[in-house]
Formats: sequence, C-alpha cells, structure tokens
Amino acid sequence: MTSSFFADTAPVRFEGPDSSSPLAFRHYNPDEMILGKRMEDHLRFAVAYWHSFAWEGGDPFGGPTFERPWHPQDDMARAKRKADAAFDLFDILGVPFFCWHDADIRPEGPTFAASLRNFHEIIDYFAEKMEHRKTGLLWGTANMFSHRRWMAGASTNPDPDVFAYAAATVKACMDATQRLGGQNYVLWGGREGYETLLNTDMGRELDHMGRFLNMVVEYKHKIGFTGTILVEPKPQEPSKHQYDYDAATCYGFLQRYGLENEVKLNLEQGHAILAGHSFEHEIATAAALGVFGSIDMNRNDYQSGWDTDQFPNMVPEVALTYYHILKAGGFDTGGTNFDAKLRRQSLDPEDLIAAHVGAMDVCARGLKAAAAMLEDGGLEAALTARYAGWDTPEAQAMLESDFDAIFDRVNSGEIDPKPRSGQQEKLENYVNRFV
Ligand code: XUL
Ligand code: CO
Repeated sequence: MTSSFFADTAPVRFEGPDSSSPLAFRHYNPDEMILGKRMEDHLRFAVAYWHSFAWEGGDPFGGPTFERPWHPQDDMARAKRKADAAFDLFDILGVPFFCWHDADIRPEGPTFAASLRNFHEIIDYFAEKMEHRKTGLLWGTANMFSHRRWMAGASTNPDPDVFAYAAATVKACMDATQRLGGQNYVLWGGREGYETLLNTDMGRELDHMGRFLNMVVEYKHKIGFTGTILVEPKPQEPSKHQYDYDAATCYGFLQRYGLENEVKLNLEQGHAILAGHSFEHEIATAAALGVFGSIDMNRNDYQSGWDTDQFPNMVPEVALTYYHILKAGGFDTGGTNFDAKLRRQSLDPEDLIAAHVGAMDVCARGLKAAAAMLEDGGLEAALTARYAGWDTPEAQAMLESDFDAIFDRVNSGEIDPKPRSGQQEKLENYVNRFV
C-alpha cells in the first residue's frame, strides 16, 4: 500500500458463504470455474473512478460531504494523491479493471493545451502504476457534460467550435485509452439531446452526431485501436430528452449512420429502469441485434425517478442480467463496470470497500444462479417447446410464401389456432429455485 487513505487494509479474500467477516468475499471466488471459465474472467469487474474518487458527495440541495484528502480537485498533487488511493482500492479488491473520464483524473487547466498537459502527466502516472499490477483499463471516456462549454451538447452543439473541441477531446482520450491498453472506448451522450424543440434542429443535430461517431470509428482504425467502441444509452437526465434513449433507439441510430457493425452498446441497469425497461430487456435487445458489448452495473431506486446509481444488491435481478449475458455468449472485450456510488452519508473509506465487496458478491451469486439455470436447461427447454410449431416444414415454408398462399390454408380450415398457456407463473417458480 502506498497511501494511508484505506489505512493499509489487506486485500479482501474469499472466505466462503459462512464467513461473518465484514470485509470478505462470500461468493466471489475469482478462480472458481463456472461453465468452463474462471469466475473472474466471466465477470470482468471494473471500478468506476468518477463515483468512487471524483464524486464529492454533493446533491441538488447540499455541497460535498466526503472531504477526501484530494478534494478540491484543482491541482496535480491532489490528482496524484487521488490516483494513489484509487490504485490502493484496486489492489484491495483485486479487480481486473477500472474506468475513467478525462475530467475524473486530471484537473481542468485554463486552456485545452493546459488540460491536456495535466491529462498526459496523469496517464504517465497511471502507466507506471499499471506496470506492476494486474488491474487494467476496461475503458476510457471523455466527460463532455460537466463543464459549461458543453451545456448545449458536444457533437450536437449548435456551435461548430464546440463540435471541434469535442473532437479534439475524444481524440486525446482515445489515444490515452490505447496507450493504457484499454479494452473499449465509451461514448455516453451526456448532453447530446435537448431541453426544448423550440430551439433545437433535431435532424441536423442527429446528422452531426452520426458524423462524429463515424469520425470516432475512422480514428480507431487510423491508430489501430483494437478495442470496441461502445455507446451508452440513457433516456433523459441531464437532457430532458437524450438521443441515445435506449438499446433499440441506439441501434436505429447506428444503422442510419452505417455503424451497426462497428459500434456496440454499454448498457446500464439504472438507465434501463429510467427508460421503462428491465435490464434484461436491454441486454436481450442488444444481443438480438448483435450489438451487446458491456455493462454498467448499478441499481436504480424504483420510486425516485432519477439516476440514483446505487451499488447492486438484489440477487434475483442480477441473476437474470447474467442469464442473458451468458446466453449472448458472455463478455468479449466488455465487463461489469460498477457505475455506482456511495450514499452521501457513507463517509468512511471502509464504506467504499464494503460497497464494492458486497456488489461483487451479489454479482457472483447472480452469475452462479444464471449458470445453474443454463446448465439445468429448464428455461431453454420451455422456450424450445413454446416455439416448436415453428420447427415444422410447413411453418418454415410459410415464411417463404405470401399472403395469398397463407390465406388459402386458413380459409380452407387447414389452420385453426389453439391457444396454449404461456406458463409464466411456473417459469417464475422455476427461477426462484435458483435464486
Ligand atoms: C451517466 C453515466 C456515465 C457513463 C460514462 O449516467 O452512466 O457515468 O457511464 O460517461
Ligand atoms: Co454509466
């Protein structure tokens, strides 16, 4: 350990389900084999730098509560102190990955060039730390939503100078992501959306966003970045309406701009809830469309109607999440990023460790339940039985025929549908045996 922020806490160990230690893994056992693969390699956990280290604990009614030794975050010495604490947490948790926005890791300077100098100094500092560690970079991204220059959007800004600033920012962040061996590069819309149509030319803004994302892909190929480009859907907040509303909307956008084979999706549980979907709906949609990439794992409050970014703690929900991920073939370059933050009263360094330990355990339990359901095969057998009619030669031939041919078969009485039970309760009971 290099910093005293976590009071030299020892690495958290797997102690098994009966351990009563407050800081032990009861279910997350990195080397345990699940469906022929190590648990660590299935889950691919990442710590989110922003919530865990950059967020100061403010809310719309009150300022910072955390008062970390590296707050306020306006100089390089404190940025390095923050990095020291962050890498200590990565070591304590033994996580394989972390993620950042440029703005989380470096102080903003008075000019673009000054901010970039700070950024490069920190990326060098990270690179040095990463040489002797297992923790790698899952993804990098640019914060193009906090500073006032982004208030009317980045690539969708009515001012072309902001588009240019966004392009230069993303170029620098992609370069740094590649330098640190990042496995993906993420673009979350942030303020790519609008407050009112009264001042918004939506068609033009979408074209600019489509061109911008094409520039990202062109640049990826130019520099030979081998990671995946990911877009992260969210329906609203901070914009009243965000263009990357949900998985289906993003897919339509990617197709419209010729990007459906170049870009995949980073899906977030809380964003799915805000869009009126379950998380597994978003994952299954992306998988069906061939654009599933990675997840931001958190949990939303079902009552509050805003993005609460809580650490996951509900095993049945998480089990269905990983069920659909396993069904989709698991993660390739993606992983499970904890885009989750403490509650603002959780002041102690140990709260930050406990939040991650609990979340990793919940995900491990969810993964084990999902794998057990897949191995048992009950849900898949029910699906096969429900769609069995489609496996007949007559049904397949129908898909190749036309309305007139189908009409004749129905009209002659050859076809007469017999409603059958969907068996939802039986299937729900089945899932409850595993969670
Ligand atoms: C915002 C959000 C972001 C993205 C990265 O709601 O989830 O943290 O994951 O910009
Ligand atoms: Co996110």
